[in-house]
Amino acid sequence: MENNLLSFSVIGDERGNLVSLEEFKNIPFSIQRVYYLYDFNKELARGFHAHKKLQQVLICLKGSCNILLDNGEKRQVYHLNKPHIGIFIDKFIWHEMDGFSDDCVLLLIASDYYDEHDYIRKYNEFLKILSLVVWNKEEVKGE
Ligand code: T46
Repeated sequence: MENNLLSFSVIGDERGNLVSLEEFKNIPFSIQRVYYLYDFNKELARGFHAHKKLQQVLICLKGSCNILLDNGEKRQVYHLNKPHIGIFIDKFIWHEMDGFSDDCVLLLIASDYYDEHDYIRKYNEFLKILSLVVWNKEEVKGE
């Protein structure tokens, strides 16, 4: 949980800054999908799920927000407000996002295509799968 933050190199000059993201270099998986979130309803948190196989890197490109990561044993909240900082969300990590600033834009780099069957959307089910599958080091099927 401590090593979830990724600090990307910034190539800056008098024109501004550039950050490059490359699979297996500064993104620790093969990139299959990119999506972004913006115009948040500040009253409503998002996420509240874990993934069975998907790995992701979340970057707060603009503004700020909070993200909670939970591995079933420890919960940690990160405040994101820098576009050169990413947070690695591994499979079987419960995550929730809130505290969005008005201008918040989140970029997600994902290791696979969208698949609703990959989601664990109930916290009790998340803990059950962790105890049955992950902590016993068995494989889980994406269904
Ligand atoms: C995650 C967090 C960080 C699609 O059709 N295609 C997609 O690629 C995605 C990501 C979502 N959807 C659909 C599924 C739902 O009907 O968009 C709707 C909203 O998705 P969801 O409620 O899962 O949104 P968040 O913000 O709670 O979660 C999203 C990602 O789904 C999730 O994988 O890790 O952002």
